[in-house]
Amino acid sequence: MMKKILSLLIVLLIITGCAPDEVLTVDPETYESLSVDELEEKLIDSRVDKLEGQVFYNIFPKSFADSNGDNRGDIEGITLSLDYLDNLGIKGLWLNPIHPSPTYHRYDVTDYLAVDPELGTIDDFVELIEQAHEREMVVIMDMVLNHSSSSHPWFQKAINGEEPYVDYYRIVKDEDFTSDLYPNREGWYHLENKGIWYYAAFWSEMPEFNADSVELRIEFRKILKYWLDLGVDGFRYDAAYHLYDSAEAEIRTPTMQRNQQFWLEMKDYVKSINPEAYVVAEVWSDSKTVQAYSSGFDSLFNFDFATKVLEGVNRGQPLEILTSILNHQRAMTERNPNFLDAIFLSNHDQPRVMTVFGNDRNKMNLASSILLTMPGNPYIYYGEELGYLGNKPDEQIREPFLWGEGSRVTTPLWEPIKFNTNTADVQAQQQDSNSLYHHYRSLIHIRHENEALLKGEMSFLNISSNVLAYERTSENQRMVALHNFSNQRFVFDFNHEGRVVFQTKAGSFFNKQVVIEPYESILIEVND
Ligand SMILES: [Ca+2]
Ligand SMILES: [Ca+2]
Repeated sequence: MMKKILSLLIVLLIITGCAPDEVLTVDPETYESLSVDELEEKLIDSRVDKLEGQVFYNIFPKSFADSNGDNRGDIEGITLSLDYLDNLGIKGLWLNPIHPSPTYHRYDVTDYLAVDPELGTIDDFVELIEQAHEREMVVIMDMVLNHSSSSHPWFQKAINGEEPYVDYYRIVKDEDFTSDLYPNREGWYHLENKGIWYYAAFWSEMPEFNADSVELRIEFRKILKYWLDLGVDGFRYDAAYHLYDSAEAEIRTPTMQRNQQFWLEMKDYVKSINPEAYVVAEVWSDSKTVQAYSSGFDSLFNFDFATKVLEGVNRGQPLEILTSILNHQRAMTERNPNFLDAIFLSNHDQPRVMTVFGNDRNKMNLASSILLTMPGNPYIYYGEELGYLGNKPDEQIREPFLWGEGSRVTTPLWEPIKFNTNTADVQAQQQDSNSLYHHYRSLIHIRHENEALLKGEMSFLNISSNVLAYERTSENQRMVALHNFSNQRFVFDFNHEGRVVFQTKAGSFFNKQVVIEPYESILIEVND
């Protein structure tokens, strides 16, 4: 199929004599449509070692930091917050969408080559990238390639039958939209006056793209190149699993292989611009499904990790966490030996962790201590380090970030704070050495300063059914992490030399005996 599309493209280029300028910027001459196998082989050595194990921070731009007092978060606000993030130990930023959009979350984009004016300008974004790089921090941006806004000019042209845009979306004429070919009409919307149906799985105003269109794929390349050329370090792809989903095409159209091919092709393209660029994707599904996508990205969010850690900590049962993580990470490297796991506790689509834990600081300490000592890139959702609370609807899991008096930026109060009225702000937590902020900060720094935690292999230790225990080993270092899930002090003999490098309570390691207090996490560097 792709070979056909390629030939069609070449024919089109010949017919039109020369390609429009904007097409030439991505050079259609080199447009390759290889198969999944060919792409996997080509990309087998692709890797981004420099980011291995480092901690990322996920910013929801409208809610994070306001630089100009209009109560809306903006990009300059993020730039002015870089010292805060640097001090916390953050090495990478993931920004939720910054493109122009009619909604506050901006997951429905109207212009992929611009910054929403509410957030600032392209220059502001370039400044953010440059200042982040000065602090050895990378910046990745959300990229929503499954759907656009219904207000995107492409869609407006498409519903009026304009070429090539009509082919950019899943649009079917009334007469072709038969129940034989489209038995399941969920997610399909009828525009009676246009005589067409279009597909929009998430919301009527988010029409889904038709990635079979070569012209669209070239638009995507232009977009990716544009931001890479501006200095962005990579992308977080939204809804990667839904690029081709089962309801959007004619019945029995295979989807998995097409998804794999599409994302491998995008990865190949991004790496051709910058081999060091990093791509991470959202495939919100079970481990088995996620595994099919491991070669298409450097990294994928590990939703199973979040579920298992939250459930395990809540129920006081560490064992399932162990098997799940080991199995997942082993499976992910089968097709992509350089795969980096992206682990997290929650994100902008999920209830706040502290709310899941019923505001229990012990559980919060345990879960975050696990997150920050495991292999992979831990992602922290802004506010998690302050113990943010929040539950659906979505606006309330994206509440404004509490900077407190005396910060360089102000809290963007675009919506009333409901869940975090009693949450201590940045200033207060920085002054309190027992705050959750300091817990996060200490552990992030320890992670980055210790090779075993950053890049070491992981194996589990069988100590007790109440204690999650594992070791991380690198060439020159061995680190043991112990997390006591119970309300009982736990004492055991540990026949090694070493020292405690981190503890959340009064645990100790002395005379070959380890003591862990209830709900405590400790880290021991083993010296023999
Ligand atoms: Ca603002
Ligand atoms: Ca789709």
